[in-house]
Amino acid sequence: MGLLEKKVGVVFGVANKRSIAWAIAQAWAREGAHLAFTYQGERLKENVAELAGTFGTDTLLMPCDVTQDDQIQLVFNEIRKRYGKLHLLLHSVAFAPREALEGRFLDTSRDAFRVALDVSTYSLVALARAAAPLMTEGGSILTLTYYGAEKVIPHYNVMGVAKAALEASVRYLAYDLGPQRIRVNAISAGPVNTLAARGISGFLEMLKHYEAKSPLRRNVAPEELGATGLFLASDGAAAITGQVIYVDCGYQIMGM
Ligand code: NAD
Ligand code: 0WE
Repeated sequence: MGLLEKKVGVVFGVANKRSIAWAIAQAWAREGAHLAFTYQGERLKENVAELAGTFGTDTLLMPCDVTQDDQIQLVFNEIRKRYGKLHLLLHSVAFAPREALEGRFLDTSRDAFRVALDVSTYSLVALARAAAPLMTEGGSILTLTYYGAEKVIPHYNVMGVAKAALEASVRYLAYDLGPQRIRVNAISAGPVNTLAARGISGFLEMLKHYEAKSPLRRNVAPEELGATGLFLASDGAAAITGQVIYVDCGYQIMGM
């Protein structure tokens, strides 16, 4: 018997097979969860369809740009029609305009700040609000964050501010949704070589830095994010909510 047997979940943030969302979705599916997937736009549809298709041909797959309330509503309407309920939600979405991740935080434009917090932070609130009425048997909402929320990581800039607001949002959502037995948590992942990380100048040096400095002297593997995502979704974590769990080979404890 799988840990997530009879659970229905929805996954936001798969772009390709290296996506952290994909690693967590695979762990959830392996334990028996039935998953629906969304993709950001037509550009990613084929990729996500191929991955989601590995769980069967009846897998629900819908477009969802998380800045569009009408698209969010359509996704949850369809989940209600198909399944009538929901237990798991994975939010693995972030974006800031590229120019905001170069140069000084001081120079962040009003527009880049708005976009980064809309896509990367407010979207969790919007998705949680749409999901909650379907989580009638309790639920687990999970998001992804990064250490740049609490300490300065050069060039992470406005994304650090967005992740700080995301982590605070996790706590406020956990408070609001706790009475409905809906838990809300974040995984703070060490650096992983994904689409969102590639092209960040100095990213490979960052991987080397974690290898040299983290207590476990290595980087985190996607399957390890999957394993923690599975734990947080499972009844083993029934009393854990509002938390940020570090899956970073111990890097966060270091002072230097
Ligand atoms: P990824 O590129 O595979 O995933 C990012 C996802 O965000 C993509 O699927 C993209 O389509 C989606 N997205 C962006 N804008 C969107 C929008 N408007 N509407 C809907 N979807 C949108 O990269 P990833 O590294 O797997 O990132 C997933 C999460 O993990 C992000 O929140 C990221 O901040 C976080 N994270 C990543 C790392 C890392 O080093 N890769 C470390 C810690 C946390
Ligand atoms: O959250 C992230 C990255 C999210 C991200 C990535 C991009 C690249 C392409 C958000 N927006 C964009 N916009 C783009 O145009 N990470 C945790 C990975 C990451 O990004 C960094 C990092 C790390 C780690 C940026 C600078 C410094 C470190």
